[in-house]
Amino acid sequence: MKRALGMGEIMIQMNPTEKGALRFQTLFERHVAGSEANTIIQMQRLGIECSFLTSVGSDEFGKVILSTLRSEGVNTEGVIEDEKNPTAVYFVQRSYPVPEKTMVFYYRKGSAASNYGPQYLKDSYFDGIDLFLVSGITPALSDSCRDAAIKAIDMAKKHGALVAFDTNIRINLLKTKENALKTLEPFIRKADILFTGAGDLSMLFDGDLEKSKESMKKMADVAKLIVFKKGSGGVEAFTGGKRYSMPSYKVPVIDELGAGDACDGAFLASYLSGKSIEESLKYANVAGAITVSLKGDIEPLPDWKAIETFLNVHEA
Ligand code: CKP
Ligand code: MG
Repeated sequence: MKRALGMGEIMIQMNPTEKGALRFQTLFERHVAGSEANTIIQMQRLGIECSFLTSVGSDEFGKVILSTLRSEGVNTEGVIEDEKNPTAVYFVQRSYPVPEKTMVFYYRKGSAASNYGPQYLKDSYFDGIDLFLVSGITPALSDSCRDAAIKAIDMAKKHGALVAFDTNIRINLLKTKENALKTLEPFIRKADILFTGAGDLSMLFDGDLEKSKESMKKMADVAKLIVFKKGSGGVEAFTGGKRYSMPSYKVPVIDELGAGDACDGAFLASYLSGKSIEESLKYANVAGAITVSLKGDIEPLPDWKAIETFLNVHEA
């Protein structure tokens, strides 16, 4: 069985029962979510043995996060329970002001996870892993998180594992385009598998498509494989001088949050299991489609049976 290790902040997601401006919402559902954890749980559901590195508060929400990871079968040996700092919370606003678009409002400054650091990394966490995953959110949280992510990548490489990195630019954390590029460039350079999208690339390369293409080519020299996510436009992969393209499935959009992570997870689980690039892109699209059609980032993530059922209907 293939093994993967992820790192990143996991938060409590408060998702209103209704669409619309948050100021009018009175009823919320409590979910658990966080980009890298979403991806890792997707991989675990598709048969990869996963573990996770982060800190959670030693509080009620931290307990919910731990039990969510454990109930999915993810190894939590590397999860620190922080006595001093709280688990972060964020609120989701759906379909307002842009229909079908989701906005997020974080309460994460000074959280337990943002106080995670390289001192918590143990060599044993990396024994036997095939892949290490982190995204651009983690280095944007704090200097100690950035240092932990870089150190973990170097440790993973020493253990012979592949490194997967999703640019996942959160401008509310990174503040400026200049800072985004400065913060994320070392990660882009170290990645074997790079996930990104048009929004992130235009942020990194100032909206100049030609410059982005050039830079993508340069990145391709570094990353063995680039997965380019285009939302409803499907997914593409660039590897070995070839370009692979897969259109998305048309589904109703309820909450697009977490779809990118589902896509990463299904792609990585398929790829690690020896499936072709085309098949891996197809399953990535299915996972993304199922995730946008339901609320919550983790709950919709499909297992192989769900993927098969979806495909039986959509490819009939
Ligand atoms: O890129 P995605 O929409 O797949 O990521 C969504 C997640 O971790 C969401 O769950 C939120 O918690 C976050 O990204 C974040 O920190 O923005
Ligand atoms: Mg994303």
